[in-house]
This record gives sequence, C-alpha cells and structure tokens, in this order.
Amino acid sequence: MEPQLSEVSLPARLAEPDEDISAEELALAARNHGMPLEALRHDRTPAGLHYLLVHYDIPYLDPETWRLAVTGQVGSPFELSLAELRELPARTVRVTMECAGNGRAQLRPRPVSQPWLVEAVGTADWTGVPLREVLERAGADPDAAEVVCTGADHGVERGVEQDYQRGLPLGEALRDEVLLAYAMNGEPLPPQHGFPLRLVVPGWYGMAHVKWLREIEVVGTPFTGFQNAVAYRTRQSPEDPGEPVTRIAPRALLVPPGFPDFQSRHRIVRPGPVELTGRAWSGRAPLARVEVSTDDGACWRDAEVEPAGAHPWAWRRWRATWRAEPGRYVLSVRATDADGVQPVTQPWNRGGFANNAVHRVPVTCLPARNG
Ligand SMILES: Nc1nc2c(c(=O)[nH]1)N[C@H]1C(S)=C(S)[C@@H](COP(=O)(O)O)O[C@H]1N2
Ligand SMILES: [Mo]
Repeated sequence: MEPQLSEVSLPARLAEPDEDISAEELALAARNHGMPLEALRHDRTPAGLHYLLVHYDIPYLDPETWRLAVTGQVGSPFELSLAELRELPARTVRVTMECAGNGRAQLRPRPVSQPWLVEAVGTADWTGVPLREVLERAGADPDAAEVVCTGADHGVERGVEQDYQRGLPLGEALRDEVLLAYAMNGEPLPPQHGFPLRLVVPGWYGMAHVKWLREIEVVGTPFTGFQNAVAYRTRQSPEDPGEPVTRIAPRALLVPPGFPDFQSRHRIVRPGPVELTGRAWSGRAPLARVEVSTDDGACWRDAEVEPAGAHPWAWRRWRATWRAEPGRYVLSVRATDADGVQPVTQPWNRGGFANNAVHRVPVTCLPARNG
C-alpha cells in the first residue's frame, strides 16, 4: 500500500475527560503564542507581543517577485506588485484581533487543537489599501457573492491538502475599513503576521484575516473550501452543519494584579488599594458596560470604561479599585455589549470557537510585608 494523507493528518478529536494537554497540542502551543496579559496595558500591542496563529508554515516570500492576483468575476483581471499597492490610497485602522479558538483549552470536553487559555488577542494599527478600492478598480461584479482570499501557505488539515483560503461575503469585503494591509504599527508586516500583505476584517475573528495574500478571486456562489465549510463552524456533533464563525463576541480581560509565582503563575498582592485594569471589546455590537467581581462572581460592580473615541474597532480600557485585605480571592471581569453579557458557564461546541466565558484570576493577598 502506498502511504496516504490520512496516515499523517489527524481527524478532529475531543480529549478524554482526564486527558492532559498532549504532545501535539504542546507543539502547536510552542509555535503559536498568546499575548502576555500584562501587555493589555498597551493601547496598541507591540508586534512581538501580539498573539500569533499559523496553521501551516510561515512562507518565505520575496517582495520583489511577489504579486497579488485579482481574478474571477471582474472586468479585467490584473496583478499588483507591492510597490503598486503602496501607491494606491491608504488608510490606517486600529483593530483588536482575536483567534476564534481563544478559551478553547478551558472547555470540557476539550477540543484537541491549539490550546488557548484567554490570551489569543492583540490590537494593532494596520495600514493598507481598502479592499474595496482594489475591487472597484478591477470592476468586480456587484452581484457577486464572495471574495475568496488565498494565502501563500500550504498544508493539510484533517486529510484535506490545501492553500489557506477563506471566502468573505461581498457586503463585508466592501466595508470601508476592510484592508489589504502591508504595515503593522507603522512597520512592514513581520513575516509571521503576513508579510508582504494580509487581509484585515475589523470585527471578525482572526481566521478571516488571511495572511500572505497571493490572490483575491471574486466568485458568484458562496465558497465551499475547507476553512469556511468544514473548519470554523460551531457544531455540536460531527454531523451538525453548524453555523459559520464570524464576528467577535464580547470579552473583557484583566491585567493580572500584583506579582506572579514563576511556575504556577499564581498572583500575589499586598493589602491596600489595588488598581484593577484591562481591556474590553466586542466585534458584533457596541460595548455597553464592564463589571468586576472580587468574590468569584457573587457580586458585580461597574468598572469605569474609556469612551470609544477614534478607534471603534479597538479594545477599550477599563478600571476599578479594589481594597485588598489578607485572604484568598478570585477576581473576575465581564463585558456586556448591545447583544448581551459574557457567560459564566461557556456554551460548548466541538471546535471550541467563539468562547467568551468571564475571565477569572485567582489572587492571594498576603499580610503587609512589614506588618
Ligand atoms: N494564510 C493564512 N492566514 C491566516 C492564518 C493562516 O494559518 N494562514 N491563520 C488565521 C488565524 S486562525 C488567525 S487567528 C489569524 C492570526 O493572525 P496573527 O497571527 O497575525 O495574530 O490569522 C489568520 N490568517
Ligand atoms: Mo485563529
């Protein structure tokens, strides 16, 4: 028998009830890193602290020979070089991006995949050409269904060999703030974040923001490729067709207060006023409120939230003060948007997508050091 792809490419699987993180999950976690939560203090996440998720390998692309092909239902297909893209009208949008699998490792049963806790998030200033500008120049068919974006990366997933590709509905693709981005925080994209060009779809989970773009194709019917039709759907069972994962559900995160123990990451504070602060966001509806609890969700009180200001697609800072006294606590924070509040118990789905259970941080307040 010749070797088959199915020998090396694993089907989707749920962990056994008592199964620890596997060596495969560890290999994924060592490549794909989260944002250290203390970096929530930055309005804009420095590129090296932004979370990272790469399905296959980071492609090595030569900016001199690289081209973006614009194809499909367009008046005239064409190619653009990086220099040509840089000459088109550009804009910069500050965007909070979050992986759709954020929170996955806290689910029971645990879907076996990149084992995120809560840290798969980051906020950057993305600069580039509105996708709409390029679609209009191409004479894209206004009655087309989707724009299929193809990355230069190639791999296999659950037995299906593929380039990373996602279809985006035309109505979303034509939003002013959807970008073909060539810069992150004012610098050329780093290789791991999509050099030389990536899609940025403010408000949508990470999977829509296709990196290492090499082609955008205007198509007449919804795309049925793997990342839309098989992955990134909220399913209860393998047979369930599920719903597509799209916009980011509300979430608030807390900068873990005090200082940590190295191995356990457990937090320690000393008695007195402790500033609780962090960020909150939602991609699906305007943020309405942020609340904190110091007794594991028994009582909640409102935090102060900064106004949306100039960056409607970015996270917002929140603050509250806690008077700590010696004892053991679980601090939590939850955001509410116009569609509802974050759940305490996470609704489950097989891929572990669109989780937004409240963030809980155990903290020990030790007696005063000189007391
Ligand atoms: N071409 C390509 N684009 C991709 C991916 C990928 O593996 N290949 N991963 C997606 C996923 S799942 C996420 S969460 C974001 C992560 O973007 P970042 O690594 O810049 O934070 O990129 C998306 N775009
Ligand atoms: Mo993701």
